Amino acid sequence: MKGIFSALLVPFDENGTIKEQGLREMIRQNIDKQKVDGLYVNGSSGENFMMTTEQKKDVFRIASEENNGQVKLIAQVGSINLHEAVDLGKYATELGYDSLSAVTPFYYPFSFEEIKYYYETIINETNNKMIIYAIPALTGVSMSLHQFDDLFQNEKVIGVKFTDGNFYLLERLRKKYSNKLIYSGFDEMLIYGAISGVDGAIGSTFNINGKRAKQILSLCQEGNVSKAYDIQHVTNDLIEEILDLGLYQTLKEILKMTGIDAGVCKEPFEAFNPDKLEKVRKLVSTFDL
Ligand code: NAY
Repeated sequence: MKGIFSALLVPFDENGTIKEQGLREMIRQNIDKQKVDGLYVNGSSGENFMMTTEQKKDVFRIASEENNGQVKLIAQVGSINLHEAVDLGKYATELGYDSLSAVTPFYYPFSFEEIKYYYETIINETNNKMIIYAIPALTGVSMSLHQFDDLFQNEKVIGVKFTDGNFYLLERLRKKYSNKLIYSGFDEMLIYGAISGVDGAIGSTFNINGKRAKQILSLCQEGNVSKAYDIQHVTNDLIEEILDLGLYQTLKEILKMTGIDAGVCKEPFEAFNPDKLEKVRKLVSTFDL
């Protein structure tokens, strides 16, 4: 369960229907070309929170079929509808996913006791493992070290996807929990996570830039931080441009230029502006696709 995991993108048509063949092609790009160690399915990058339950299940099924046991699979099942989270968790567990993950419940200001109940319910009902998905910038939920202590007491909680820039908290978690998996969540900050000793990383840009991410992680693990920085600098120049052009839309446009039917983003995400195509064309050649 260590290494570089792509937060799998999902291709949609203009009506918001999943393009199954395109999804399979994206999975192949990740496994065969980017050589990722695993896939994080139905995360933010998969536009998960905008899909119906049936669509989420379709993505879980297609990813599991196409992967066919090649790389590790993590199923993000989190939802503020706890019943949906449990239903999805049972479904992914039946499909053989290696672990579940769930975003902290968001929108309403849930108490920590409520957050804990949410995780315990998903774990108890599915009897699967759980990776906490902490992304305070999008959920508004910032958990303290003591609150992580509390969640980590449950041995089924095997780790955290730490999408946060609080590297002090990351250092504290790493020191205290050598037995838990910690995944870095911001691709542009991978090097800081890697220096802190994370076990891996989960990110959207790994769908096209998995190889550089693997290098950053392994160079830090070997103690070659200076070389890792060189690659992080190149990576961040590219990520900056991608963010500027529109994150998920641009990742899809780049994949389209390799012949993958990467579709469009789900409304209300904006459609990609064709005026930006020339800039994307220039970017494509910088990736090993
Ligand atoms: C997810 O669940 O798909 C993720 O959170 C993956 C982590 C990404 N976060 C988001 C919100 O997309 O890879 C990052 C992020 O896209 C990248 O660092 C660019 O900012």
